[in-house]
Order: sequence, then C-alpha cells, then structure tokens
Amino acid sequence: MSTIKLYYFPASGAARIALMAARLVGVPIQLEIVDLMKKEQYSDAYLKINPLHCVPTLDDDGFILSESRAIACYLADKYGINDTIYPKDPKKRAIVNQRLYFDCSNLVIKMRAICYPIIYKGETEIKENLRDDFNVSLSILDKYLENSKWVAGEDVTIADTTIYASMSGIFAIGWDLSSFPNIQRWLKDCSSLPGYEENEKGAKIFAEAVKKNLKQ
Ligand SMILES: N[C@@H](CCC(=O)N[C@@H](CS)C(=O)NCC(=O)O)C(=O)O
Repeated sequence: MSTIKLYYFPASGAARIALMAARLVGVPIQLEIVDLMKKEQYSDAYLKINPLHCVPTLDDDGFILSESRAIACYLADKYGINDTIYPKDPKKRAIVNQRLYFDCSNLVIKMRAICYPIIYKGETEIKENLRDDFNVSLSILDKYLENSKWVAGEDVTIADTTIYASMSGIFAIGWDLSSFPNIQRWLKDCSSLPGYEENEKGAKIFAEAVKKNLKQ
C-alpha cells in the first residue's frame, strides 16, 4: 500500500476527527503538519490540494479529499476490516450519518460560537446565551446516549471518534457536564479509543488557547 498522507494540525478538532478515524480503522497514515499559526494553509502548494485552505486534507495515493467527516467515512469504507465502525446496513449507517451531521451542523457550530470569539476576537467571557445554547445541544447528545453505549448504538463507530474529537477541545476547558450523566459515562469509555492520547494533546492545546484569554 502506498503512503496515505493526512495534512493535519493538532489543535484543530476537524483534523483530529480524521486522525481518530484513521486510528479506529487501523490504517497507517503519515501526518503532514500544516501550521495554521504560520498561515501555511495559504501556501500555493496547499491551496492546490485544498482551495478551502483548511485542515484536514487526505492524500491517498493522489486521491485528494477534504472535509473531516467525509475523510472518516472514506477511510472506514476503503480500509475498515469490520462492518461495525461504519455499517453497511442502510438503517444502521443512516444513524451514524445522522450523528455525523448533528455534529457538524449543530454541536460544532455552537462550540465555535463560544470559542472562536475568545481565541480570535478579544472576547474574554462565555456569554450566557451561548452557554445555554450549547447546553441544549449537549442535552440532545446525552439523550442519544441514554439507551446505548455508544452514540450510534451498541458498537463504537466513526460517529464516536468524530463527536469525541470535535467536543474534546471545549470539554478540556472544564465545561460543566454535571447535568449530562450519559455524556460523562461515554467520555470515560472514549478513553479506550485508539488515538485517544494523540487527540487529548491537541484538545489541550485548543483549550489552553481559550483559557488564556478568559477573564479569571
Ligand atoms: N468542515 C471542515 C472544517 C475544517 C476547518 O474549519 N478547519 C480549520 C481548523 S479547525 C482550519 O483549518 N482553519 C484554517 C482556515 O480556514 O484558514 C472539516 O470538518 O474538515
């Protein structure tokens, strides 16, 4: 098999979605760091492979793919050795897809609304309405986990690695999860996922970038 490259930056939750999917699938990848702090995503070479100038981007022997969740699905489809992490059964797969879309269209939007103004725009506190809004989304995630071990059923799937990678940055700032017992239980289970430690490193960098700008 030729080398699969993943253009990556540790603090990026999106990049860690792709990384954790690769670790879950068990396919070897070579990480190519794109330093967002140095604006390397705007280099001519990178813009050629990803005009959206963001990480992650996958290069599988010349097949170029961006969008973290699309990368996760592709890796599971192409290299997954079992049928559970991204099921072929249409209904099971639909639930995994629903969770992936819930992550990108809801959880991440609300997480970014809180964190990005603090990291990039001089905001120094978490606005109450944004906190409440994010907690509403977390209550939905908690509900999904009420009757199942993992976010899309009894088996671990790429929906778990995705939501975990997405949310671990904001959780690492010390988000109050006391009202979400099922999320707390799931987070403990996530510590056994492949790629967990690598993800944690990046999540901590992200959380530090938020915390250093927050008023004490
Ligand atoms: N929907 C995309 C989002 C990717 C994204 O926004 N990546 C950010 C880091 S989390 C980035 O590279 N930003 C740099 C830029 O947009 O210039 C995905 O999930 O892959």
